[in-house]
Amino acid sequence: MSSDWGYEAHNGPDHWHKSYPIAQGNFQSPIDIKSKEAKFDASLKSLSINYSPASIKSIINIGHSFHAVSEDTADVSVVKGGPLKATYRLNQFHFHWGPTNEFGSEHTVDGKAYSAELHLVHWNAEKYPSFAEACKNLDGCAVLTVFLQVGSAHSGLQKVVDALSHIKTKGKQAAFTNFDPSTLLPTSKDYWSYLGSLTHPPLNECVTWIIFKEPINISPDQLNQFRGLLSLADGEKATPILDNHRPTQPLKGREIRASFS
Ligand code: 3UG
Ligand code: ZN
Repeated sequence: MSSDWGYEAHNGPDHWHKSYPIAQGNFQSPIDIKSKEAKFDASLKSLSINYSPASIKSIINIGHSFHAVSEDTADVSVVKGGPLKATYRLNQFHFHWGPTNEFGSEHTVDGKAYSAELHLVHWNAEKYPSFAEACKNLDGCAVLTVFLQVGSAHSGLQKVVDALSHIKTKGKQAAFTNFDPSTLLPTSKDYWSYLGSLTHPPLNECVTWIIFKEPINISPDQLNQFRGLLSLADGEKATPILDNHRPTQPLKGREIRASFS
């Protein structure tokens, strides 16, 4: 069954290709960013990120992760510029993490993993009628990516962490409003960009990845609260979500551009 994928030994990333052959395609994500091989591109415009606290509406436990869901019927929170040829509308943001603080990010930089990774997921609402339709096209989605390194507690992240007590089990959702996603962005807007895929099934090759060089902090306690979410529904056996990251995939000749030199 196609919804049987996960991150366990019996249904994890090594198995996904059986139901999703694109898993072995030419534009898969995540990748290792070899910083010396990234090409500075002076033509890359600076990113224009316009987020509003009015866009985030709810937070939901989806079993292998949680999503903070944005209003996506209007351009309330958007990104444009940089490598993008349209305005992309925020759909949701979520995180990937691992069982220990040593690794858990999906992308790596020069072979180094971070403790977790934030994905702010946007779609090309200028060109496509819905997020689902956008996901079928190479220029359909743009994911802003922020690395999380263990350090001091992050006040923006704490608002997210505080909401997790309401969505302990799969399928639970709660109101989550008046949150400004830009509080989760690093100070420097230097980034790398390349074309790739969704990092879990359906693994569509539809994403312009924009990966900030500078990480933000997350405290060990905040990271543990991510791991305290449960992957099964109320009444079923409680299983914590300890790991939800895909390992890096072959670059297959793709170019990684850098906004900085
Ligand atoms: C994503 C990512 C998604 C997905 C995925 F929305 F943002 S990620 O940012 N980790 O690349 C989805 F698979 F991997 N989808 C979009 C979930 C199912 C519906 C289509
Ligand atoms: Zn993701």
